[in-house]
Amino acid sequence: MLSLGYEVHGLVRRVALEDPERRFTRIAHLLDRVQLHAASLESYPSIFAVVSHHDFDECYHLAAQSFVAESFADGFSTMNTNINGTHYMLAALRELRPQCRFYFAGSSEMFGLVSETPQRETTPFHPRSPYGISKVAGFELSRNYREAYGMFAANGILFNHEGPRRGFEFVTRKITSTVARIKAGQATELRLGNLEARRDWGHAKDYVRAMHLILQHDRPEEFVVASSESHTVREFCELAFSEVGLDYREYVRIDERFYRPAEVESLVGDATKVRTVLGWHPTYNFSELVREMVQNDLKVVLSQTAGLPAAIGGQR
Ligand code: GDR
Repeated sequence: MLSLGYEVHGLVRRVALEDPERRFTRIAHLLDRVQLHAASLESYPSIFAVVSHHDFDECYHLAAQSFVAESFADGFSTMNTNINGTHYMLAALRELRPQCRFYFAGSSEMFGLVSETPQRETTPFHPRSPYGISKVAGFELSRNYREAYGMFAANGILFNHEGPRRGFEFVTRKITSTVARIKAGQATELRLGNLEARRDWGHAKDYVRAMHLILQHDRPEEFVVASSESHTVREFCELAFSEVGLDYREYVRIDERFYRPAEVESLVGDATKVRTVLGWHPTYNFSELVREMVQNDLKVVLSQTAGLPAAIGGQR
């Protein structure tokens, strides 16, 4: 957004222990170029206050409790944050900035137990987790504000998007960070759940371009964003370990704790609409994504060992 000349504002929660160095690692290099406001998705007044002070043109609503496994552990707070948070954002915009274009971060998890393959904009939803259910609700809220109040509320349906900034609890980063630690002699094994789960993994850099394009379209609509290739967790492991010359079979252990009560076994998206209508196309393929993530984590481990400032995502 900054490279396109936008003035960028963001919302951050106040926490008891403010440690900007750790909290803002991912945007440390941008901190002097963005305006951050204290607000919480759980507080309508806090969102209302920020929206009332600035005449926003576009709103990218990406904030959520986004870890599917955690949504099984605490479904109530996931629902509360993700559904009410989306509703608060929409309600504040409707009240104060009805011309502001709104992007809702829908998810391939909404398809869940899929009824057709590949999944496209018209595929019925069958979410399999509190997270997936909360995203379906957010998606419908966004569509309803469009239909009821004429707002430009668009929905992306993004399949998994990854990269060096990914959190360590998600399977891709868990794998690449542990591969780097094993290579450096700091870990001896990688404990995972379902290795046969299939996902359509793309690079976050490509997917944020799609979000922007979705808001530049002449109408608010739904768009699936996907690489249209699917791979198993096992294949991800195989490639990530081979990147450092190791055989994943010697290090990966199955751990029941990482299985989900209801799993989404296989997802793959049909990105025809976003490609043809918006001219979007990804610039990374699967192996380039895995390589970049492993190489970044090798740098993180090296910089930590040498006591240097950490590369991207250097916190655990
Ligand atoms: P996902 O991402 O649930 O697809 O949602 P995640 O990386 O957590 O899981 C992907 C698949 O890997 C299997 N798996 C494991 N997952 C984790 N996290 N840890 C493990 O040890 C492990 N072992 C196997 C999972 O069972 C699953 O099948 C992501 C999030 O970013 C969502 O917010 C987003 O909406 C969707 O992608 C699109």
